[in-house]
Amino acid sequence: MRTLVSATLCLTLLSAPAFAADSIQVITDGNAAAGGATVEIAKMKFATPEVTVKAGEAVTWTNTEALPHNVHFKTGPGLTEEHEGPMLRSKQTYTVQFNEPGTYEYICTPHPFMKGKVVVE
Ligand SMILES: [Cu+2]
Repeated sequence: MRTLVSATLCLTLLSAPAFAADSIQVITDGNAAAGGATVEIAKMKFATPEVTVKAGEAVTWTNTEALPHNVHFKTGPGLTEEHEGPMLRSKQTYTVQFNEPGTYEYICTPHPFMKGKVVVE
């Protein structure tokens, strides 16, 4: 009986808002969910400046040129601060999972004229 009570308590805690997943999550282990989108970075641009994914899906950016770039989120649902990704060298990738619907706008930190957005449905 005691086991049952603590199991119920545990489930209640897990569903509390304090345990909600962050609206964006950097995926470093290659285990992104199926689906989602890819964005190539080339010629000082995000080649697909706007992509649409479903909540829970990920977007992977690949830098295809020698000049380093990154993905720096300025605004998005649930983001209380900017989220600056690491600089990517040629062929390096960066994957982020989006958990909350809405529009996430980003730039490249050293090249703020490089802009893109992810729309999460
Ligand atoms: Cu850049």
